Amino acid sequence: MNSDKRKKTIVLGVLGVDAHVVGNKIMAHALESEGFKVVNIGTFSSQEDFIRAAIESAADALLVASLCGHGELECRGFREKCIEAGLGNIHMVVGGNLVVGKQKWEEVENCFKEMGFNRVYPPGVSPKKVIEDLKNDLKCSSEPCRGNS
Ligand code: B12
Repeated sequence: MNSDKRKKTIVLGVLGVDAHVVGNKIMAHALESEGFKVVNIGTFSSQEDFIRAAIESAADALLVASLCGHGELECRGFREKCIEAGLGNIHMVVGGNLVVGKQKWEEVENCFKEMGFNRVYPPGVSPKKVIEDLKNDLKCSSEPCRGNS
């Protein structure tokens, strides 16, 4: 197996009818700099687009951004669709501006965790923090982020 194959693979994208692309580009660049293989499906991506890309790339995690405020609606049923597609427990992370207006963060986080997301981040989270957590969660053995096998 060549070393590239063993890099952890991340499907990254912006879910739903959402044009906000700047954070997506920054996150893709930050992940690549840390040695991840990034399949960036970009903006206006549906749950099915994420799932298709994850299957095709044998991804280790889905990084889902939602910025325009429709996150709760767009994310509903995502975990169930992953299970149906055979992706079962794939690591799922969500971040961006997930809800509209002021809501208690703990409530927002709980809502998305109940939907099956493993990590939920508030607006403006630094890519560094997301990547640190991702390395721990995917048990990356060394720099750049690679699997143990
Ligand atoms: C630029 C911008 C636009 C541009 C987007 C251009 C483009 N192609 O990118 C345009 C003008 C098109 C636009 C349109 C709209 N926008 Co706008 N937009 C912004 C603005 C000013 C900046 C966004 C940005 O680029 N930020 C810079 C990047 C670096 O930050 P970021 O995207 O937040 O990403 C960071 C993190 O979230 C994180 N991150 C990024 N991706 C991921 C992924 C994961 C998995 C994780 C964990 C973290 C993560 O890392 C990044 C670095 O910290 C914000 C306000 C703001 N100051 O944020 C509003 C804002 C996002 N927009 C908003 C709205 C409402 C809209 C519209 C619905 C307005 C309208 N009524 O038409 C439309 C939606 C159109 C659509 N279909 O998407 C709201 C969203 C409200 C909410 N969610 O509560 C905001 C917050 C403005 C506001 N205060 O009301 N917008």
